[in-house]
Amino acid sequence: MTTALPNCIAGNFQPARTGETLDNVSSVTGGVLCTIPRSDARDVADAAEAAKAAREGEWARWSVGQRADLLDAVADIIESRLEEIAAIESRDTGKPFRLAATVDIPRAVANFRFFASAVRQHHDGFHEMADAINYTLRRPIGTVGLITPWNLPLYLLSWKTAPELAMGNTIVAKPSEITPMSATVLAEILHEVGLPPGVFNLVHGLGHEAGQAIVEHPDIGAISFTGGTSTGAIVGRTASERFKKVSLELGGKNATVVFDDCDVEKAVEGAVRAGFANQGQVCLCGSRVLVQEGIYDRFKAAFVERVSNMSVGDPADPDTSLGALISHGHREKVEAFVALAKEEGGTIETGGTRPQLGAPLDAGAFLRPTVISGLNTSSRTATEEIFGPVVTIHPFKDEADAVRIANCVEYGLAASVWTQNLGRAHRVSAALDVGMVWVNTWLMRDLRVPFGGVKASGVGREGGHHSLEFFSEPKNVCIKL
Ligand code: TXE
Repeated sequence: MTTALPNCIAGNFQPARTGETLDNVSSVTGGVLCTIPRSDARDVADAAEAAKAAREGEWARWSVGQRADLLDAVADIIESRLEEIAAIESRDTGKPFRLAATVDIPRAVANFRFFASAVRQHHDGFHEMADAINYTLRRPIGTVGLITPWNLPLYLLSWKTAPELAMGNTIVAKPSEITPMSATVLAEILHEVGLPPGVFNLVHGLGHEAGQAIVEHPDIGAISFTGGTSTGAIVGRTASERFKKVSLELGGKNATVVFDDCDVEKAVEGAVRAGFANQGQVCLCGSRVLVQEGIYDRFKAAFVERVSNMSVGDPADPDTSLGALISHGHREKVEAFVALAKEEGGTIETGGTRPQLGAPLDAGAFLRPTVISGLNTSSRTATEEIFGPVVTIHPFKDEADAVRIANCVEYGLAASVWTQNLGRAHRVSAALDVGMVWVNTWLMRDLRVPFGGVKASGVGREGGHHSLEFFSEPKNVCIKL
């Protein structure tokens, strides 16, 4: 029998008011993994009401220390169930189990531990005047809506939930309808560690139904959204019209910029990881590799060889580098970009086709990792977000040319720069229109640093004190002496 995942509202695990469900289909086998409630505005209203009641109950009296201890307890449980939760995440997303077990779930543990510690240390402003003092109180916003995507389900939900609880808010969360499973596990764990009912409410369902209702609900005071840029525009518009605080983490078309003075072996390895981690379905993925012309041929040959040797297949196999894409529909979108690349004059250096994996994996949404050369840097393939295992590679002349190409897209999330010239590393990092630059590495994360992008990649920053500040409201008190 197919498992029916419930919503969690006011501490009750229950179906949607409609009684309707949606199938959650495996992108690995094509089978139905579970069903989720097809929630609508009524379920969201119930969740918002529960969140409001919880904010006026015992939760309001919890000290910072108690909240931090609860986050640590959540981290301990996730860690103790790491392999089991990684297996759930891998089944739900199609990503390799090894990736979920070494990145996604450890990162969820780290998010809870980090924000437990961060909130214990957090302090606010005090400003003295000749005849007055000012001090700044920091208060919860109230109820916050968390809307998360399918590529890093628990990783991103925990990234928002931990600081949100740390600051004493209540939550209405909606995970992606195509990766709902680990969010339900988190709701169960929060229940188990004794979070008061109604503080964390989980509402499953479709974006334009349950998601939209969260953004519109008058009692939900802030929205933290991670997802696609076009959805982000709708969320941003709806939230701003209602004067809600909003944080948008959106798409990217990030450049991996390789200068001829780099350590080529390390740059190839870094560009492969940046291009194809999680089947290229990370907003930070380096989907445009820009290589200085003197080493272009050598770099391209080594890069293509490494990519063509990556193993695609069963996510449960520890030797698998790439699992399935998130859905069959998404694979079609990615394949349409490969077809477009050919029309635009690109050469498929490797990949671009479906692997032959045998039953039952032949029913899955697998695609070989793909490298495309010969495209104009302003072509659609080289400038639009594909969000799959497809990387374009382009030569450039000098620093100015590299920066011009890197900046010629509508996105501005991240970049990696590969050079051994310190001055160049600083100059190019400063000139790139992005929120985050890595030099001689990729996706090295310190949870204290600002995370987020510019241009169509989003609005606002999360991470460290940025998250604690986003999920709270400062209030200044000025006392005349
Ligand atoms: O994401 P959506 P989709 C990019 C990637 C991908 C594209 C579309 O390019 O191909 O976005 O993916 C909820 N009001 N990224 O369509 O729709 C939805 O239910 C409120 C980049 O799957 O943005 C889900 O929970 N919520 C990204 C969440 O928004 C709405 C990661 C994200 O889904 C809504 C994923 C609405 N009107 C995709 N409509 C990243 N930044 O990492 C949908 N949702």
